[in-house]
Amino acid sequence: MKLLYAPGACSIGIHVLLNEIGKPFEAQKVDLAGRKHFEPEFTNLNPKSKVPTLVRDDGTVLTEFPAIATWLAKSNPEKKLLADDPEGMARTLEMLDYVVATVHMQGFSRIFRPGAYAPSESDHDAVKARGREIFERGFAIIDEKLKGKDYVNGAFSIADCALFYVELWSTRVKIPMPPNVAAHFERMKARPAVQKTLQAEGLAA
Ligand SMILES: N[C@@H](CCC(=O)N[C@@H](CS)C(=O)NCC(=O)O)C(=O)O
Repeated sequence: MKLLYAPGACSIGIHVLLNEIGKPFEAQKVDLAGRKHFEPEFTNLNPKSKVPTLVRDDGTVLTEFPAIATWLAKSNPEKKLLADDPEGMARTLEMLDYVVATVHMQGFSRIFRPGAYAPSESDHDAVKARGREIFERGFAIIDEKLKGKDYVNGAFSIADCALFYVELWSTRVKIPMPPNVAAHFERMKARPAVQKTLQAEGLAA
């Protein structure tokens, strides 16, 4: 199995998940700044030009964070990364989707890539401000959900791996996290799989 990732990108959540599972895998760095994900070596695998991209042992390719995370959890049921009961499963996917589709794609994306939302540079500050509003509101909602819990659904799950990468981004843009989210981030960083992943990606713990 091979994970195509970029250091500190959303793919780090899948990288953590693979280390939590603990089976052998290869991690191949993709140079996004050098636009290597638009070259044939990458697009032949994933024409969407996005990480995370997972090349499985049978050569088939899986894309999209929620799909990869769900497949990894279901393929390794003994790790209990996704609840089996309908309520637990739905709650985990509810949080996973909120983090990826709203906090990341609508919030942080506006901050990191304002040009994708408004061609004129004079609008970029407004785009970034809207992004900040979205992810701050998202973190406030997640903070409520985390009240009295170590992990988003009680037990550690794939949703925590997704939450971890937006928490990491929040430190990058230097916007403080609300208390339960900040405590979750510390709890995640204390996990050996997270430490191993941060080291592998060349990021400070
Ligand atoms: N919907 C995709 C989003 C993946 C995504 O946005 N990946 C970013 C890194 S965080 C990427 O590859 N960006 C490269 C680009 O857009 O040029 C998923 O859930 O996996």
